[in-house]
Amino acid sequence: MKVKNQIILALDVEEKDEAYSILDQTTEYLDTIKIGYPLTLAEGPSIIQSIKEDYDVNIIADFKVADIDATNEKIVKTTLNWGADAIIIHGFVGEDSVLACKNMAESLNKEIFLLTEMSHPGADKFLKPVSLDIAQMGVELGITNYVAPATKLDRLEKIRKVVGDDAFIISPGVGVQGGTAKDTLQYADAAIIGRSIYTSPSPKETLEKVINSIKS
Ligand code: OMP
Repeated sequence: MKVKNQIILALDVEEKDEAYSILDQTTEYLDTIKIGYPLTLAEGPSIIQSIKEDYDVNIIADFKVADIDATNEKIVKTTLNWGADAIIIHGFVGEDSVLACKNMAESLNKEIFLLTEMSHPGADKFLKPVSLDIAQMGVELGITNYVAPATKLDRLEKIRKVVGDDAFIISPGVGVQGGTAKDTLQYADAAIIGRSIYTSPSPKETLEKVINSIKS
């Protein structure tokens, strides 16, 4: 996957009109949008195809899939058939669950992102102790796309070391959660940014500032 300007917009708004207003202001600079539960549950799954067609962007469905293998397979199939190009799945559920997602995505010519460690403080208790093992499991299963935290650069760096330079890491936690795009992109291939763009008085100007900060 290649991401324009190394920025992925997390479009966690809850109304189509608002989503479209933000996309109108930002897609000049973006070609990859992450859509998760907030927008999909509020507007229904057809929002994925609508945005894809109206803005010609890649969509990563952030459903953090975390079930048994048989159920994971169904969730991944349905989500990718809605039009998403890729889907984020949890790694802590283990090899069989993750492999079911990988196999289904591959059969549809689409991609998965394996979530290793999360960006919020609460993740330190249960996920941090196992996140490098999750990343290692991903390597052993042949997974090439990962999610790792922009808020914990030491962890992001360690996860990069485990998955290797050829892996593609996208990293949430830039902006409101405290990370910066420039620092994050030392170790990640793209930064995921939500609130600091979509709640800004000018999403376009805020995004331009972030892009300039990466180049400076
Ligand atoms: P902001 O904090 O508003 O920039 O949004 C971050 C986005 O990344 C949200 O959509 C979160 O659900 C998502 N996210 C995290 O914040 N932390 C993680 O560890 C993983 C994700 C994710 O999988 O995208």
